[in-house]
Amino acid sequence: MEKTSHIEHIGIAVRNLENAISFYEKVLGLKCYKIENVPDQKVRTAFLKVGETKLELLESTDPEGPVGKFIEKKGEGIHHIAFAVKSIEEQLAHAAKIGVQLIDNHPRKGAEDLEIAFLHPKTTAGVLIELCEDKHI
Ligand code: CMX
Repeated sequence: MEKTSHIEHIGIAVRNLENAISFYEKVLGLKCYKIENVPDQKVRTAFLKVGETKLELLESTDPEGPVGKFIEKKGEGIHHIAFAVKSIEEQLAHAAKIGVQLIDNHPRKGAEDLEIAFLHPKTTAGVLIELCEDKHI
């Protein structure tokens, strides 16, 4: 298996979760299969599947949280892209070695029971990148 297998999900910052879910269900025919509160990240999230990729809609629960600050500054829109990787520890070590700024030095537990870590957008050509590893496969 290659280092990075696919886009695990695209994170989209929204002001109102229910309105955004309704848009994706009614207009694109996708189905929301889960709403999850992630207090640690100060967000309420909704997941919809499209092929092998998911959309993660993110509604802030605190204006000082990462999504609250993002919406205040940039408005609604694409917040991050998450890549499914084979070994998150190896990818993090490699990224740090070549000068990429890590937001998380070590993987932590994220939504959907994945191990996750973020790379700082200032050192990734402007995109907040999330690495994800599913330890159950
Ligand atoms: N994409 C691209 N650029 C971003 C960004 C994003 N999502 N979020 C912030 N930035 C940019 C800002 O525009 C700003 O740029 P300028 O200096 O040019 O203005 C810079 O990064 C710093 O932004 P900030 O508002 O001062 O925000 P912070 O430094 O406090 O935090 C970040 C930015 C990325 C380190 C923080 O949001 C973070 O740690 N994110 C990772 C965790 C996260 O996003 N969790 C929510 C999702 C959780 C989930 O998926 O479950």
